[in-house]
Amino acid sequence: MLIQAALGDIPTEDVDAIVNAANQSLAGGGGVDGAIHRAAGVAELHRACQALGGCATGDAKATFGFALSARWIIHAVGPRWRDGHHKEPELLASCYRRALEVADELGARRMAFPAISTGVHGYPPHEAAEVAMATLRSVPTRVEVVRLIAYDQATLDHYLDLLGPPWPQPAE
Ligand code: AR6
Repeated sequence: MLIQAALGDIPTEDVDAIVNAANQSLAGGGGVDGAIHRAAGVAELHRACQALGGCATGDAKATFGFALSARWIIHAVGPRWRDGHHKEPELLASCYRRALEVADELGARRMAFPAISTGVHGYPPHEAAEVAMATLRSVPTRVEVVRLIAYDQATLDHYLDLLGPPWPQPAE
């Protein structure tokens, strides 16, 4: 699997499936969830989410992408950060693993992920990037391309550090 990192606005990603950082009710919200609902079409996506009957923390469920260029939205529910000793890393890893499993069920080959849990849920971005990268590198999947979409430069820098070369290195 090819893992890429880029700054961007995830609803505009031209992939088979984008991942949403959702909440257990799947009722929409702020942050990336709000942006995805607005871009996909609030009424249609809301109806589709309601039909799923909620989603546990660490799990992921799919809807169509409606007005998005992505065919599917995979709604993953990340953990709220407390102190790192309440299964936050396991639950965050589970989001990435479940999102890949759902993508495999759908036949999605190109995906884009936001930095799940690092906004409203308060997960430290560097630790979250480590969990994301380690999980993506270890889960067997037929997904071919994963794009990690950062909304700020610091998050992008964490991804690029973890990806390592062949990213451009500073001149000597
Ligand atoms: N494209 C890419 N990334 C974005 C975008 C965007 N358009 N907008 C924000 N981000 P958050 P969480 C980044 O808060 O922490 C919602 O209310 C953002 O900078 O969206 O998992 C849900 O309904 C941050 O790095 O998700 C839940 O209740 C990352 O996306 C709760 O927030 C995640 O921030 C989920 O909280």
